[in-house]
Amino acid sequence: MGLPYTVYPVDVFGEEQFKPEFLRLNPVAKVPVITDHDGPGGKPYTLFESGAILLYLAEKTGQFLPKADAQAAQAARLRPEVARDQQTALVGLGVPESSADLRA
Ligand SMILES: N[C@@H](CCC(=O)N[C@@H](CS)C(=O)NCC(=O)O)C(=O)O
Repeated sequence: MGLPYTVYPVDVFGEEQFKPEFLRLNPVAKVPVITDHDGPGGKPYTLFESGAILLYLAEKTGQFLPKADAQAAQAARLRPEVARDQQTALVGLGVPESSADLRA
């Protein structure tokens, strides 16, 4: 995609995903997670769920998403599903729905 990045390995078999510093990034305790240090408004933006990450990066770079045709409609249909997956995971953990919309 042409974006610079740094990889921080997380040993899930060593249960590093349950450490407080990781849970601050993803309360669901799963990889992958990204932090875009040049997110919306130039501010850092952290998100998880691989589908959400892929859509975010595709939109940010203008790559991989079709512009306007049946494929574009299909890609758009993915969005509510990604959002619902995040919501379901967070509600399952007891995180109030009001704070679960991490796309805001
Ligand atoms: N729906 C999530 C699934 C992420 C997921 O299951 N990640 C696994 C590794 S592939 C994980 O973090 N497992 C650690 C655990 O469940 O404690 C996504 O697509 O990002």
